[in-house]
Amino acid sequence: MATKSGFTTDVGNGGETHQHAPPSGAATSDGHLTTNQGIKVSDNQNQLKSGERGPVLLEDFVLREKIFHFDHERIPERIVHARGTAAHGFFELYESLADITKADLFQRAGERTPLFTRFSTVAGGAGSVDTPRDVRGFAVKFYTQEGNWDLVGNNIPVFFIQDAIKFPDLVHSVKMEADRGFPQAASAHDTFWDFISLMPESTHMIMWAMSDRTIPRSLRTMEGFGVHTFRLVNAAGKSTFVKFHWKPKQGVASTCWDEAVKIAGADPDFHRRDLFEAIGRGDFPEWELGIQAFDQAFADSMPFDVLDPTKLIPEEVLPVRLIGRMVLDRYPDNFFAETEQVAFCPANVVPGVDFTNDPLLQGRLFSYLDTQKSRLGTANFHQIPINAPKCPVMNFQRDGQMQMTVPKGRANYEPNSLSAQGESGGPRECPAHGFTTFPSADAPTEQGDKLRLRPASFADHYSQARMFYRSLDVAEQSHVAFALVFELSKVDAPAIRTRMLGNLINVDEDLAARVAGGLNMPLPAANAAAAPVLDMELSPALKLVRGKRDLHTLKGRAVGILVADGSDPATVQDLHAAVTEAGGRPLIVAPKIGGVTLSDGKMLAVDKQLAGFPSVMVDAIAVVLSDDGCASLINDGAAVQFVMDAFGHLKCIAADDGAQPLLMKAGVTPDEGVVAPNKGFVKAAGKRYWDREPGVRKLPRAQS
Ligand code: HDD
Repeated sequence: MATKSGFTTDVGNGGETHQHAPPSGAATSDGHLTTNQGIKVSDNQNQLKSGERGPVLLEDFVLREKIFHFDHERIPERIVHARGTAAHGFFELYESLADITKADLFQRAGERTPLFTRFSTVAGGAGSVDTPRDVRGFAVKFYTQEGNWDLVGNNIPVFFIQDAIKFPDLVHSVKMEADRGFPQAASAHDTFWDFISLMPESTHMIMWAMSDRTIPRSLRTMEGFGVHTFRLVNAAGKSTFVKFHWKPKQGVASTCWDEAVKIAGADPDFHRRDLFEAIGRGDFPEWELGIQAFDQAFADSMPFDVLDPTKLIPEEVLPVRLIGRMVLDRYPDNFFAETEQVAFCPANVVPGVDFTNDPLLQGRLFSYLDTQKSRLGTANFHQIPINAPKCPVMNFQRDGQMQMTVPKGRANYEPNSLSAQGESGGPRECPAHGFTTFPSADAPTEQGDKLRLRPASFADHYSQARMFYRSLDVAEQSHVAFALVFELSKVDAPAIRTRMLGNLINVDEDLAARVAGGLNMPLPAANAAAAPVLDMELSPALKLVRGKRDLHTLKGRAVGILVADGSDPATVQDLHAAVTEAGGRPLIVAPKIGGVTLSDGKMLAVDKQLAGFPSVMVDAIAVVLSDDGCASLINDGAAVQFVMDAFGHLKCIAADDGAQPLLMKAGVTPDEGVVAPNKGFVKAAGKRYWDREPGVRKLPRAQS
């Protein structure tokens, strides 16, 4: 017999997915499903039909409204930075910066400002993966008491181009090729390298992009940068140049390329899951906000132009002063409403923060507001809760699509004299505290005739690329060479590869030779450089590997403990406890999710099934097996790969006696990263074993 709902069991009615707050005094829906007009829905399973098996009726407004809304659920994805994840949190100031800025959030030590931070990849679409080789966006919206300030940066302190007019070309070149619609989320193709090889100003950024910075282990282990030189302005109107830095308290950590590729298959959502889970278990990620503050005299003393966004100021030349911390402590309630609809705009600054004439920044000031109108569809996107300031907004802007506020009274223009008639005249200008623009008259070359030109002070495209490359650890240098060989090997046109090699010679001849060797191509002559290439002081602060933020810690990191039936309970228990005590996350991995029976006959719960959880998902592994358990795993490809990859990705491996045959099969050779499963493992597990790399991977070699 047909039932009214079509279901014979109660499927629950508590799934309120969409609830507007009712006006006060109005009846609530008592947990009942309603239409968007507030009409209670009696049946959410069946369309309205004429007869049991008859045609569907057009008058079914419940159906039509539901499908209509569903049909329009998607909005245009971001042109760049489409794939991202975000979190709420706060900024806490360490000490007052009143001497250099009047920005309200920087006045009172200890004060917290709420914020929302979105991390993103750049090239891929919203449905791409989390771990391609790509720059990561690092955008922070501070909801200050004097309005919203958006610091829209990246995890790299420089950019590809010097002038915003080149941005559409850059993005077109890196995105899927126009005729074929691929590759997705990858720079390893002809059009990107064609553009790059013709744009020597991109060379410094390319060194960063080919380094381990663009394959981060976690969003929590990335640095962030404001990139441009900004200004801070104090109450007396004095301007100080500033570069912004975010330093992760978790330390910095990246993956190996092979690992990043495998993560993409094993868990396309690796980074967003990691952030979600860390916040969920109360392990709130933190970054310190740092500034490099300097004056015009310092700027003039630099061998490059501080308005050029392809340049950085080495920390050794101007130390980063840490001024506060950001804590991300709440994952959004709804991905679309918050993460997707958040609209960043570098033009959102507050009194006390100002722009410079960096020509890339200036172009961005237009682009973001414009793009939000196209993405969110209305000039009123600032009223969406995630974008709305948490301070009063009062002006005479009115109407427009999706107007959410209901202004009262007649005053929708200014000046007006309505208050003289006892009505509200509306808000007025605030000369004392309103935003005033810094006059920026301190450098004569910042004024003059209208011109389309690149200043001579922007002409040096190679010196900092050289400084960056030469400052890296030897392992990272090899990775840069490897990445260049990988990417250029995917370029079909030999002329593009040759032109790139000509650029690389200007960076470092040995690097160029390694890449040429890896491509098996002759080294061409160096491309002409527009300015002499300088040998700048090296900057060890730029290293990831063996650098000062390469923390050896298990805190916030994961350890996979591979077990099978018959594993020793005491060893498993001790490892579990030691990893937990060190702040790490032990995960029991076994062939079957339902559990394993340990040698004492007791059942052990399993966190992850081996075939679906390769070792790329963790930072170190332990293998605890009985002789029989090992014999059963030794012919399981997933088990062999689990160990082989951990070794190949330079991770620490703890293994008991029973596990040794599996290690042998996986090609593990003893080194200081292969240890016994005791307490010492916890110390050894917090780092990678870079010296192992030459034995496990063929990297383009340095010239001897
Ligand atoms: Fe951009 C998004 C960072 C140059 C135009 N950009 C976007 C996002 C980040 C950056 C982090 C994502 C924000 C979010 O999470 O929603 N962009 C940068 C940095 C740049 C930069 C650090 C150079 C220093 N961008 C840049 C230029 C232009 C744009 C030169 C255009 C002239 N960027 C955009 C955009 C996006 C954007 C098209 C896409 C979606 C959006 O703005 O909201 O307007």
